[in-house]
Amino acid sequence: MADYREMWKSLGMDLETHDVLCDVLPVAFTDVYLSQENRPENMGYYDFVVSEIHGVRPAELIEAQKNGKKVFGTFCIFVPDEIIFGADAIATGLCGGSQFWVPGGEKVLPTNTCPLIKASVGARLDRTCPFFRIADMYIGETTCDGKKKAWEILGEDVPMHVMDLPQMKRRKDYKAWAEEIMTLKATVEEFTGNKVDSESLKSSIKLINDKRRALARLSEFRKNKNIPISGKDCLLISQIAFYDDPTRFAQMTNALCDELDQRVKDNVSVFPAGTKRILIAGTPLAIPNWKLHNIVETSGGAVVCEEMCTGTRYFENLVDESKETLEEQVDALAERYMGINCACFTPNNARIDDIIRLCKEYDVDGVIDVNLKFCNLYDTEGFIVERALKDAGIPVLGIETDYTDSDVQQLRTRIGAFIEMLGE
Ligand code: BJ8
Repeated sequence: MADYREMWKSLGMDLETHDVLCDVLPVAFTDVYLSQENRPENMGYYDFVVSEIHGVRPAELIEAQKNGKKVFGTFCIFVPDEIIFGADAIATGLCGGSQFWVPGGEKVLPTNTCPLIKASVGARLDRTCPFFRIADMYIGETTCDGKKKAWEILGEDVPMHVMDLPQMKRRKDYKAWAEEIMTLKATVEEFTGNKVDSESLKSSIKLINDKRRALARLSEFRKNKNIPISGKDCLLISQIAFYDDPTRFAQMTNALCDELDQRVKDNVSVFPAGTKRILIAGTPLAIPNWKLHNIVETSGGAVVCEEMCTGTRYFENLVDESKETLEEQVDALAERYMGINCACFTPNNARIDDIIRLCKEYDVDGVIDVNLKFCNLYDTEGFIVERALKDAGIPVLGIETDYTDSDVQQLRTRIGAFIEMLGE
């Protein structure tokens, strides 16, 4: 990575502790990613983004701030980026996916909080992530109890706006979410000094839809018998989608897809024939959490789909681009976002239907239902998910894990045995 120490210093970061993170990340990335064979050439862009993860994009954000733009940090795919970009501001995902930040979160949160929340709070309070320092305002949501309380703690350190997400999907809940989007709009307008009008919203709806279209196009390639790209690479792309510039991200992902088109014509696969096709369902895998994909893909499996927020829940379903008035556009946003099937809803049967549909679409041999430790929502819903899959005759393995490496060997054994069983 180039030298960004001055920039990090100006952000008030703890350079000494941050150096430790800078030392370990490239090693992990080389082990997991650069060791793969026959990767598409266009993965070079994403490799570069990771190699400069705390440098290039943060520098761009700071430059944008110097030019008067505001940066909003988000933690959940329910927050409509369209409103933020529509106010000529920038949204960037902030979910923490590294064990490195967890102890910092544990200084203020109960140990039995999910690692995603602990890492996110630790990254801010320990001052070891530039993105968390750069964001002018955080946008939280009321999806789970752990997050709700974490926002109160983070809100003492940084301006925070919390969106109240309904927990059911009745008509009145769609209406309530549309009102919440309107409230977000008012907050963003006041903070940025810029108006969101039907014209700016129309173009930001297209901007974010284009990103979804690129990710959906990429995902289509994974349905092929010959799989031209690994699940690990697709996970990385999906993680980068949360904070990269959306226009550039869509361009680079479409360029990769053009290369994959050719690979499909040439029958290129990155996996040997007969590799078992795995769908991973459950809690999100924030960057740099690559543990599960790495275990699956070094144990005779190929991850062909993620039914998660770093997967299909992020890019499936577009916002209707045909609406002309602001009210209609906000209703279209509410409609699309309320279609996300997160375990925070009750009931959440549509998620079960999604998983079974995806298993068919991606010709899946087996499902791994993953739960981040202490996520009560997905853990409880796992009972219904796993029962439905068994009823549908689809083999399923339920696992619970965190960000540490302490369970890697045990997971290898269980996942290896599961994949082997799929061949019988
Ligand atoms: S839409 S999955 S991004 S809430 S894993 S913090 S739920 S205790 S991340 Fe999520 Fe939005 Fe839903 Fe997706 Fe809480 Fe569970 Fe932790 Fe979670």
